[in-house]
Amino acid sequence: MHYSNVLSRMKFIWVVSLSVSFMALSTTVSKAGDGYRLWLKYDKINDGHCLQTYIRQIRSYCVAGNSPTISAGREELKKGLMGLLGATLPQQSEAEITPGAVLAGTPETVPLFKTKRYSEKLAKLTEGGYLIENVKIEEGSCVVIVANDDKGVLYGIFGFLKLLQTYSSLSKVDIISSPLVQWRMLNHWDNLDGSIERGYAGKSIWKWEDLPGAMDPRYKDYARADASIGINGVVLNNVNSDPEILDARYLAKVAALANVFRPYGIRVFLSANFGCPKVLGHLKTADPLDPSVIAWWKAKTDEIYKLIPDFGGLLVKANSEGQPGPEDYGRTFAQGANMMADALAPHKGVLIWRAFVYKTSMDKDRAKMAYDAFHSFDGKFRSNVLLQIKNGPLDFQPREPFSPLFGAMPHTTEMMELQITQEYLGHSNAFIYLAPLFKEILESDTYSNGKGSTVAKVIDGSLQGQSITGIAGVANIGDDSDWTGYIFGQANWYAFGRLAWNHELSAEKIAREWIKMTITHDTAAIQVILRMMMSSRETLVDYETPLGLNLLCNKGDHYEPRPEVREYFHKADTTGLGFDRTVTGSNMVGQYFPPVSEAFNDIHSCPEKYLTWFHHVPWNYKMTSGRTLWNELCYKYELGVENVIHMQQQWNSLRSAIEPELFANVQRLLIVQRNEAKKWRDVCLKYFEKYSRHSIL
Ligand code: BDP
Repeated sequence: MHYSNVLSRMKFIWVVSLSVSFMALSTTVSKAGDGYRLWLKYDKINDGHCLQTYIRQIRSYCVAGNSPTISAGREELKKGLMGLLGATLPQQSEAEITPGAVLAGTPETVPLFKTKRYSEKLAKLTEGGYLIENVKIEEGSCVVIVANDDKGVLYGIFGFLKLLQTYSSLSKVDIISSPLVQWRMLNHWDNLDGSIERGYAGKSIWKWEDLPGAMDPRYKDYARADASIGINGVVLNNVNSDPEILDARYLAKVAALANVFRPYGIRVFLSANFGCPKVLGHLKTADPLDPSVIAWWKAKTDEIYKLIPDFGGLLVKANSEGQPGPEDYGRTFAQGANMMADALAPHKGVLIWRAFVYKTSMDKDRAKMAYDAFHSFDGKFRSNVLLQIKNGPLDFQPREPFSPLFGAMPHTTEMMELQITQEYLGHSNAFIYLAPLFKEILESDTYSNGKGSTVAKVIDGSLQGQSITGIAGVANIGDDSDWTGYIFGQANWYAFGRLAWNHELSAEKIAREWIKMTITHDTAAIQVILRMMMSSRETLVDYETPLGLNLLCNKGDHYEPRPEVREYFHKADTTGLGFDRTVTGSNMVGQYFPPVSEAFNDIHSCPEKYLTWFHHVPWNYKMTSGRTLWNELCYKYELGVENVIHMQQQWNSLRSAIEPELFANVQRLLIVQRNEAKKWRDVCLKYFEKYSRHSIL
């Protein structure tokens, strides 16, 4: 964990004062403004007209079926309706449509849903998909929530509650919603000692010492939150994995968590250390071709599945940043991954192998290394291996072009890893809404199979036709009472889940939903918050790393600006600024498909947002604004600072519309962010000034 500045201490005090009430929390009781209830607040609808309309329309409910997932859905619907409508509605025992009913189920449990009218629509849904319809009947109308499977019913219930939470009309509701990606996963970088690598919201929510005996009610609330946005896979531990997690003692704890998550459609995964056979199994080697190693992994996976029959699989970071891997034994990544995949295959488990590797021996340009290390293995991985690729070629920067690996391995299941926790983006001190960043990558066109070959289509399988698909987000969740260290961090968890389910949703639509469910229904306030959220990512890029700059932060906690230790990445000198990755430079552009490679290679067609990423640009280079590079750089840094000040003004205008504790907290954070923005501007410009030999404007 990295607390970098005074604010973290301030926040800590705030958190401590809240945690007094949190200790007494059950799943239903929390202090109204502490953020614990996330976007599932279910406060009574405070628009009289809207409430009356719903009360007329919804008079009873029935969730048909008996499975634990159906029970979880029923409980959620009951809780949601009770909170939102302020009344306990009768539960209908017959799974039939009656006026004013909300009827949820599958064709198995509701005879009506077997009819052609539904079967045709249901046939189009992917696993977990659902329909929500308003059905007109003689005496009025009824709302049906229909799915092929119980998980779909649960997701549909959350979808229905969202309609009420966002005060949407039910009269003509006709929704078909199906996940576009199969595995929608959170990766927790949580350590067994309770700390979280790159976590800025307190300690891990997994209380390993207390498990499996004591079950924190928070586990269930976590599962509810994940399920409400369609997350169905959770890696519990850090990719820098402690071998102990696979020890029997820990597996019993993992199994206890899996039991809580199961009704919510969430499967548990673990990060595995490639060296486990040595450390845990006391073998002499972890060589993936050694028969004793193969037998060890087979026995270990059998042991896991005995405890957790629906275990999702293993995630491996190998030969990266000091982690052991197959290369230690002269074996390839494919040999390492396939050996583990074979152990998982009989149990239908998947093996997720990370592509985040960089070795100085490979190339002078770190941005090229993941591609160089993996693309030749295309087609060599087993069908239950997923290659997990970070969105950009370097490392979760405020802005990077998409990784050239996307689309470059058509016979491999490529999944994407995004970072929700704000390692390089101001930790939990910066107000930043990440959906625009996620969307920018998803919508990038790789041209791997002609125009329109977006990263999203590579990931969702529609381009390359792979049978398993996945997307992961590195979680920003900790045991702070608001889960994410500041309220707007919740929006990033929410947005990740929503986009993992449907990458076609707009960042704005997701923000609007989240604001209404979490912060306010005041129309004017929604507009202001929406503008703040939608511009916040560009603002941070402007004051941290504009015009394609990257990794200007200090080493270690990655928080403060320290361009003087990052010459490798920015290459500033008296002739200009930026890393020459053109064909005459490192030729990283050559890893992209044409015409992307050509566009990036030519300084005149390279998008200015990536300019110094791909080019060493003369200080006097004329930008499209008419300014020189140096002047544009000064302009951007200043703009970033001004926009944080503008955000402060926008937030201050909301005082009367926002719950006071929340208002004050965000107000305090924005002061810190303004100071950080100024620091970034001043440190970076002062540093680059000596190379540009122009003065700061
Ligand atoms: C870097 C982080 C480091 C992670 C690594 C990874 O600084 O803490 O372990 O990524 O993704 O961004 O493996």
